[in-house]
Amino acid sequence: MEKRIGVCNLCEAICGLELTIEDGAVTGIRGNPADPLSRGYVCPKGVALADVHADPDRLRRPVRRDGDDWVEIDWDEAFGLVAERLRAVADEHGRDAVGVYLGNPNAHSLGFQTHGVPFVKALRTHSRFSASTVDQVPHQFVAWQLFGHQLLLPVPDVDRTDFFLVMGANPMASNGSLMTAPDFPNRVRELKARGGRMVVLDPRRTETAKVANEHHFVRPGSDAFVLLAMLHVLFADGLTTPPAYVDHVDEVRDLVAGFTPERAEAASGLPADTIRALTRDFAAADRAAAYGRMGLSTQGFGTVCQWAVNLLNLLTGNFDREGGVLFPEPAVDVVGTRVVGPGHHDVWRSRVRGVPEFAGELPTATMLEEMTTPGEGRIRALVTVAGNPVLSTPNGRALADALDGLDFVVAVDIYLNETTRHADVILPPTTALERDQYDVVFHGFAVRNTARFTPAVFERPDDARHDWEIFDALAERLGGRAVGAEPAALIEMLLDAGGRTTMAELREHPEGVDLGPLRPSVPGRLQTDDHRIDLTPPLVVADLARVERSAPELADGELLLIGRRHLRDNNSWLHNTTRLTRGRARHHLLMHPDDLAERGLEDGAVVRVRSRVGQVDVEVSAVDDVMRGVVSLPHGYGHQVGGTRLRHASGVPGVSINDLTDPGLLDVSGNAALNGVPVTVRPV
Ligand SMILES: Nc1nc2c(c(=O)[nH]1)N[C@H]1C(S)=C(S)[C@@H](COP(=O)(O)OP(=O)(O)OC[C@H]3O[C@@H](n4cnc5c(=O)[nH]c(N)nc54)[C@H](O)[C@@H]3O)O[C@H]1N2
Ligand SMILES: Nc1nc2c(c(=O)[nH]1)N[C@H]1C(S)=C(S)[C@@H](COP(=O)(O)OP(=O)(O)OC[C@H]3O[C@@H](n4cnc5c(=O)[nH]c(N)nc54)[C@H](O)[C@@H]3O)O[C@H]1N2
Ligand code: SF4
Ligand SMILES: [Mo]
Repeated sequence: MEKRIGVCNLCEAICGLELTIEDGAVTGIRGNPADPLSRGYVCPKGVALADVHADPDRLRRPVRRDGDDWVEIDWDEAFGLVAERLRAVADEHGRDAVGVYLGNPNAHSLGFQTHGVPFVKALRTHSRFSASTVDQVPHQFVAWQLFGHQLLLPVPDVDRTDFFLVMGANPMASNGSLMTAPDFPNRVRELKARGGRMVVLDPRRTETAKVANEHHFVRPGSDAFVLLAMLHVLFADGLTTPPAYVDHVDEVRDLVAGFTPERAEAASGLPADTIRALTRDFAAADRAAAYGRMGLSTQGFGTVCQWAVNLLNLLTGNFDREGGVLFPEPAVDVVGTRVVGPGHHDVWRSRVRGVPEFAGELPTATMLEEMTTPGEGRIRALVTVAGNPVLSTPNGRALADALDGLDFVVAVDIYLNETTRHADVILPPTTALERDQYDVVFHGFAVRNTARFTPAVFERPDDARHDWEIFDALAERLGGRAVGAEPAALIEMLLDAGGRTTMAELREHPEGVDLGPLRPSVPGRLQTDDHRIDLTPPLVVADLARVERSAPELADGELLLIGRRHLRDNNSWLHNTTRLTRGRARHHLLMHPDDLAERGLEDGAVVRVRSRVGQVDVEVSAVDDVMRGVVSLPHGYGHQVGGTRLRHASGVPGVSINDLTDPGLLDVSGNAALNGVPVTVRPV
């Protein structure tokens, strides 16, 4: 029996692990109590890392489609085949005819951070898409405009705040997002124990709402009105205390003048008096932090919402203040070093809808039409890396069909999933336990400054390849340049450049090194030319007119569909482990009992949910935890089993919410509006 330190790469909490290994197999996983950030916390998914590693259904060698069957091929043959087919499409139809979709686990892989980006560059295509535009792009779009860099995101100082305002986030299930806060349950307990207050605004009384001091329902998609009204109250009551480095405070006052609490009440259902009281309490708190996540960014007004959240913090003096929101100071600083560019907008547009790129990517909600609309530049080949867009992006069902119409699809993925089953070749990299990890992304969003390098727990088998080896091999064969050096060597250089710790120190302390609590760093850290913040960026100001015009226009009997996450799910891809899938089913449509009764429906019945885009039949559960007029389905369900020799064996029932979500609904940042989709619910 041997003990090894590992790390969980499943979600943004990046928990440190302690693994027990017997005869080459993982027989136990627990949280590492010595980890300065995660402090011994682990959730049920972390324990399941062992299941993924041992899963007989996991792909270990490249496979090529042969009719309805899959044939294993060797790595060289696979690389050669992929490069030849991608090149053929690019030669005949132009570079943009090769599309690329990058999924969520790339953010959690060191090898992608160091080698994946150069690989994508080697494709030299404008047809770039990722999970970011069904997720957090509004945050980046706003950060680029306010702070001068897309990844310079203020993070709530949860460990020291007195007033934590949480909108459209469920960290009790997600463990935090753009807020790396492992052990969130204990951090909330501590917040309440020191007399602090957590207030949640959400159309569902979530797990987070239930541990909060207060929860209020807000109609999906209406938060912009609530936030603009909060800014309105700040000005009306003379509660603004902006820092010296911001410009155009008066213009903001004029912009929000018409957004009264009464108007917000009409749009959101949140009483005007509650909005006033919340705003006054927030402004009066010694240390307050406003935070809005998925429910605010994946809706029609994601950009306005994220802008307004930032302004709420800025105008009350809670920005760059202990106990408010602050910029983390990661040991590997991709912002200050410009390893990641600051962002750019509208340098090119999508072919069919003419939607602008942001930071080099087009909205994933346009990927389908780019594959199916005839004409020059149509996407004819697709590369997916660690993604499952058939389940995770709007109108996934149509996307699955569109994939079959392409000339060539290659997937870099460890599973045959609802997307990769449409591929011609699948290249499976090693798993988390077989590779070195340093969280280049998430230390930059963490509630405490720490650094940690985790060497691979298991050696890479001879016939396996790391993702970075796959990227290098393909980049080279496509005429690009291989990075060459291993990820660890590159991290060592970046650590040296940062000067806060060294690889030697991190190797000596695999549990992680504590670099202290968040601390003020502005205006020095601002990446704007003048080191000031313009509170009224034109792209946001222009979008206020769209908020102005938006009125709830639901047809008779229509409801608004929202998503949800469960602690024991991770997007679409952990349903192959029995550890996480046994127990009570959690795929049901949640609906308020009165809304059910009005339609003559009963708890447990199978109902038909229909949107502009599609329909699904699913069991309904009556719960008064959802607001009236709102229904909720989790995303990442709707698995398809069988049909091929290698299979994702998930027998989990459920339907895909993204067979209902609408690619036509976009925020100005290009993010898909996955929440607040009008649907009808009827008996089958
Ligand atoms: N309606 C609705 N849709 C949503 C959301 C929602 O809330 N509502 N959430 C959105 C969000 S926030 C996200 S991030 C997206 C996620 O969307 P995607 O990233 O498209 O989907 P995932 O389910 O994360 O799929 C990850 C894939 O990566 C593979 N994988 C796992 N580890 C590795 C690895 O180390 N290397 C490689 N190469 N592959 C690996 C898995 O097998 C899986 O197939 O979904 C979005 N879709
Ligand atoms: N267990 C688990 N953890 C995860 C993941 C997972 O799949 N499972 N995925 C990871 C990923 S990729 C991400 S991006 C994060 C996401 O992390 P979070 O954003 O914390 O997670 P969500 O559950 O998507 O929370 C969104 C909340 O917004 C609410 N909501 C929906 N529409 C609206 C609206 O219009 N207004 C308001 N105010 N609220 C609304 C929903 O009811 C929900 O409670 O979680 C990460 N962690
Ligand atoms: S909270 Fe996230 S990082 Fe921590 S063990 Fe669970 S899935 Fe892994
Ligand atoms: Mo995400």
